[in-house]
Amino acid sequence: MANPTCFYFHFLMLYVVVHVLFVDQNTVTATSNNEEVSLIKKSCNGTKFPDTCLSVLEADSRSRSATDLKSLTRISMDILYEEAVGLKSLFIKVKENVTDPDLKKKVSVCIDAFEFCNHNVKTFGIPDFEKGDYFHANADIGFCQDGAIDCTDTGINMFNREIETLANFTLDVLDFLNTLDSGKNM
Ligand SMILES: *[C@@H]1O[C@H](CO)[C@@H](O)[C@H](O)[C@H]1NC(C)=O
Ligand SMILES: *[C@@H]1O[C@H](CO)[C@@H](O)[C@H](O)[C@H]1NC(C)=O
Ligand SMILES: CC(=O)N[C@H]1CO[C@H](CO)[C@@H](O)[C@@H]1O
Repeated sequence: MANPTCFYFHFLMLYVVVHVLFVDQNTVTATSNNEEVSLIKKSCNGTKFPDTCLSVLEADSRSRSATDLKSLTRISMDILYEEAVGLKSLFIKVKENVTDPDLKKKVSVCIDAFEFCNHNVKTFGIPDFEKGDYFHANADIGFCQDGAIDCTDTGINMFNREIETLANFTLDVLDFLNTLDSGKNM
């Protein structure tokens, strides 16, 4: 990157985009349709991180069009994928300007971790889900939790809230998949 101003501008834009994706928890959108709201509330109730579940899903217009737990789970997998891609992009941008070898190594661990997550969601998780194989989809998505832990364990102190959102939301999606797999419909 030759031009520092240019670098910061692109970085800022990327950050804004990713930040919007990750939801400002204070601006959770009020929804118009009560039935749709209740599907999200009902589905998030009983997940491990109901607050994260609600704030992520209620802020995403796609989830408000879900008609049942199955469609809501499928949308949640897209959101999780996008969160992982967004985090990976943020760390790639950071790496462009990191000179300290120790920090560079940590940033690389995080890039790999979120690549591993988004790759597993897209290449295995979503196809397994589409086949109705919720059991394997669950295992595929579990890699995102491992990735978030690997990144956090480096001690890197960046995008903490976004990483924690991804980690929390992953466990919520795992709960959705468990419910679908058990055949109980919420
Ligand atoms: C949440 O779950 C609890 C326990 O299963 C239940 O009593 C409560 O009615 C549920 N709330 C909603 C909004 O579904
Ligand atoms: C993750 O869940 C914990 C426990 O509910 C909560 O305290 C924390 O704020 C959540 N983090 C995010 C970023 O949503
Ligand atoms: C392109 C860019 O933003 N470069 C910056 C990287 O960090 C050094 C030192 O922290 C700055 O001096 C550069 O301008």
